[in-house]
Amino acid sequence: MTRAAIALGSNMEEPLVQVRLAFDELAALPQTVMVKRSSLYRTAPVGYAEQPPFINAVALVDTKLTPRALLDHLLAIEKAHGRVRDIPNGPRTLDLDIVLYGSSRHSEPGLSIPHPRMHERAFVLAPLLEVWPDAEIPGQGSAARIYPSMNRTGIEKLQARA
Ligand code: PH2
Ligand code: MG
Ligand code: MG
Repeated sequence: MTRAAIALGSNMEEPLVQVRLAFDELAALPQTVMVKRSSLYRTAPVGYAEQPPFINAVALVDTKLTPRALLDHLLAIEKAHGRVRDIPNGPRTLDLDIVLYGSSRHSEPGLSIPHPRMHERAFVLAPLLEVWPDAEIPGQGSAARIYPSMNRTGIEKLQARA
C-alpha cells in the first residue's frame, strides 16, 4: 500500500456538494482505503482571477493502485461530475489531483507527481497539513516548513457540519 494525497477543488454547480460527494467516491475506489478527509476550505482563485471562489480539500488514501490507475479513476470521477476542460486554470465542477504518492516522483504525459505547483499553493498545503502533518514534498522538503512563509490570504477553513 502506498499513502497518497489527493487534492479536491470545485468552483461550479454547488462546490460544497461536489467536494463532499467526491470524498465518498474516493472512499469507494477499488484497492484503496480512505485514511483521512481534511476540512473544507473556501479559497480565492489562483492563476485566473475572474472566477468564483473555490472549495478545496485533501483526501489521504492508502492505495494499491499505480499512479496511472489511480489517475484514470480520478478522471472518470471528474467526468461523472460534468467536468469540461476549456480554460486552463478556469472554473470547474471538480478537479482531483494526485499531489503526493508516497515519497516517489512520477512523470508521464498528463501526470506529474509531486504536483509541480503544490508547494506554491496554500489551498493545497493547508488541507494537506491537516491530514498529513509530516508530509514531505520530493524536491521541495517538508510541507510544514514551507507553509508558514507562504501567502495565505483568501484561505478560509470552514466549520464542519453539525
Ligand atoms: N485550481 C486551479 C487553479 N486555481 N485556485 C483555487 N483557489 N483552488 C483551486 O483548486 C485552483 C485554483 C487549477 O487546478
Ligand atoms: Mg487537475
Ligand atoms: Mg488542479
